[in-house]
Amino acid sequence: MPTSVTELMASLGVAPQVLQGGDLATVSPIDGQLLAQVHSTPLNQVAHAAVRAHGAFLRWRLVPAPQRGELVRLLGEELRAHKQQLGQLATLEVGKVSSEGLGEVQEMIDICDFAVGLSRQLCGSTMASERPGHRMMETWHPLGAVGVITAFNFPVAVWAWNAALALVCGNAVVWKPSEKAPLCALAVQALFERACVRFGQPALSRDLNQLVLGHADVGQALVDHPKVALVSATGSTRMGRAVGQAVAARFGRSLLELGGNNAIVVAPSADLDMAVRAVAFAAAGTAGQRCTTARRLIVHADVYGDLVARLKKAYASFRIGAPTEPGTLLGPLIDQAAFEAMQQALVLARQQGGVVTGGERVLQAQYPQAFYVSAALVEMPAQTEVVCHETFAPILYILSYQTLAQAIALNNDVPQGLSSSIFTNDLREAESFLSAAGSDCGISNVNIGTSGAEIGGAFGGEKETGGGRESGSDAWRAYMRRATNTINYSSALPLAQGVRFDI
Ligand code: UN1
Repeated sequence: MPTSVTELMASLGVAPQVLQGGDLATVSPIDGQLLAQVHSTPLNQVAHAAVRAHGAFLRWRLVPAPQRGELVRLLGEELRAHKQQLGQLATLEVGKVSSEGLGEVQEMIDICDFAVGLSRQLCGSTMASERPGHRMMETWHPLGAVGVITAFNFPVAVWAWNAALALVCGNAVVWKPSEKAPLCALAVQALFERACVRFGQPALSRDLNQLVLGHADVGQALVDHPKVALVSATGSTRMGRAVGQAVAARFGRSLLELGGNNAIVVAPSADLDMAVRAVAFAAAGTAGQRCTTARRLIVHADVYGDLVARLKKAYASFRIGAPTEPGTLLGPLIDQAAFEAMQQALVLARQQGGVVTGGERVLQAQYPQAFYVSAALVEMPAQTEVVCHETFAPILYILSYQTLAQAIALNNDVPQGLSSSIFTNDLREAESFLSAAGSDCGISNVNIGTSGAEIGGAFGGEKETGGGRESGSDAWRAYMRRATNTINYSSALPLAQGVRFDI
């Protein structure tokens, strides 16, 4: 297994000279060491990329969808063959523990498989026409160039959710990854290029999926470009609000997957052993840096004492350290700003009546330039302002409830609406939580946590989460345009609604 970042990147097909001399420094959150200095994309090149992607779309849309699926199948094969290396790179660049780095690549493979099947199932409906000798149907056509903006915390999988679907749907992609994870993006692009070579069209990779690297100005140039038909953006609500408004102003389409403030409800009938394990992974896994991370625990008063005691014990046992070490459960936060935001939230939580366990910086002597923390449990007297805010760190606010109606009201009474779950063995409670009057989130689960969704379902949420749906189910429709077709196979010309216009 390669050790240095240069070797690792070479094993993924990225040449060493790409990693040097650029203006965009990438640092490993494991120890704060510089990994590479890559070149950010000049702003005029971003416009170029959008125009080239549009040109590629004009050609790619004519390729039959199952053949487009073949390119994605080959991409899936490259990902299978390089799963170890790409997972290792995610660990190095964003600090995911090894199994989560590998899991993220698996998520890419899964969506490729899904998209290959989908390439033969881009189905429209047929409707009954009110007119004799007429038929109505809808067809789904490729949309155009798709801008994909991704966050540091899922540096490869979120691109794959978008790109695999966009490509089988006949679109071209311009990808703006997080400025904190350009190496993962370069590696994925190299694997995509290999797939294009095996597809027999090496030139495709230059246009069909293009990378633009850099800070927010690069993303802004992409968002504003009139040739970008759809912008799919994952990240903070602040970013999504700016993207959504800019794209709407030019009547483009956006697909937003923004902040979450996900709650787990634990009812009196819950299997508490299971709940403890699920809460631990959902709240502290990935060092609290998933959009689906559980940030609130809403516990029935009857089991509150027992559950919180068990959680404190579990939290005390977490192994915190370098994500490369076997057995580590909590890797580092992405950077100092994330650490400071976490500390600030804990100060506010105390001011608002919270009792905090954990949340301190650890391993500072060993890693002075990295930010490891113990996961925090914060018992809150009420759902105060700080609890309503998403802090991207392992902080779990704990609240207590008496009736299921109260628990559902607490679950819904935040600005975000991504994921939610209930632990209960009471069928009535479970179904009420999933019902129209239950959780208002895009994802609602029973007896599993809020994070770690499979690719087969539509992924996304309501309210400030942005309303977009990516990944499985019928999320592909966002990447296509729908045309309604009415065909007259009679020799008369009746008008709809009985209108007469006789000449
Ligand atoms: C994200 O954090 O942006 O459900 C995506 C999950 C993962 C995806 C998270 N499958 O936690």
